[in-house]
Amino acid sequence: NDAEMERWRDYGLGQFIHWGVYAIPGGHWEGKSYNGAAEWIRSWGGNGAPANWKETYDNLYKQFNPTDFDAKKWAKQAKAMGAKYLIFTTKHHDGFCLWPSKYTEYTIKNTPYKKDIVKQVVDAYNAEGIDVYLYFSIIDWNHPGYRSAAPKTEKDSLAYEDFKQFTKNQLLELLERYPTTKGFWFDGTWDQAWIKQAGFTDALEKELRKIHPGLIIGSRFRADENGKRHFDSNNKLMGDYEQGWERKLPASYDVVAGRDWDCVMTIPPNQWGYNSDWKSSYVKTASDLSQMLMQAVSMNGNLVINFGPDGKGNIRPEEGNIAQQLGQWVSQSGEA
Ligand code: FUL
Repeated sequence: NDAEMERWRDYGLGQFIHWGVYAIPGGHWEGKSYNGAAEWIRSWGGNGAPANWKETYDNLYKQFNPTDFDAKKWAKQAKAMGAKYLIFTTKHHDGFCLWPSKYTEYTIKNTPYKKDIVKQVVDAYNAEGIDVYLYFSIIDWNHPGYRSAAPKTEKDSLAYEDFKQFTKNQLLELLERYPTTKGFWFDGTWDQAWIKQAGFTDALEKELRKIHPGLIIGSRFRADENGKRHFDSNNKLMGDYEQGWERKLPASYDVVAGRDWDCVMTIPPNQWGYNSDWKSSYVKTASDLSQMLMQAVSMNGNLVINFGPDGKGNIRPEEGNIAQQLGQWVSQSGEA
């Protein structure tokens, strides 16, 4: 959809938010820090993790009660930073849903907090004039039908079919519940053979666009057998824009010339979800990020900066300061 893409091209700066039950451990089990991204903590075995750590993780939602969460506060901060769009994690790899999905019990509805977080976020950001895109992980460690290898038995393939249907139901549900959604940022497509097969994604894409013709879908929706390349054999982009730039800007303009792309960027080196460790010596500064924004915009792309709120719903003060400083820079430079 051309009008929607025109709008997308003008964004410049975006905000990414990774939030889920992984914000509770914040990269730590029993006080011990783990290398790797905090939002992946469920998949880290060994290394002195508590014996039943997966089970412990899968029960964390029973404690999820972000009493400090204030969507309007986040949205105001994003607006002041100069963000024109938000990408929000509705469901990360662990499968926990921040909206009360009727297709699983593993949702916000069954936490002590209960209230729909996606709705509050969408409404608050839209009220500030910020477009909202939904991050959705195809990987779902909570769903019994999800397998990391191709189905081997008939029973497996039934579970697979069930999981495909579940994925489709959830996506249609999101669009129905949040009709102002501008698009999807898909993740996890690199993990499964079936998602790489055009059949499933093509059909799904058609259904999503039936509900919402202007929907913008990133190139990760379909990946090749390596799960990496986002172009088909004719070098045609498989999506409305190139979603492959993660934590790294394109090396030069040549690589992205004539293409729509955005780059998602963490502030600490490799942390998307909240990690209670924060060493100022290794995190990017507002000045680093403003340089990156300038580079991205000069190469006709958008830069999306990630924030990882804590388990109570607070954006950490260090990230708040960065947002504020960046906002000053953006308003002075007219970059927004
Ligand atoms: C990756 C994920 O595995 C990370 O946890 C994060 O969400 C990043 C944006 O995409 O594929």
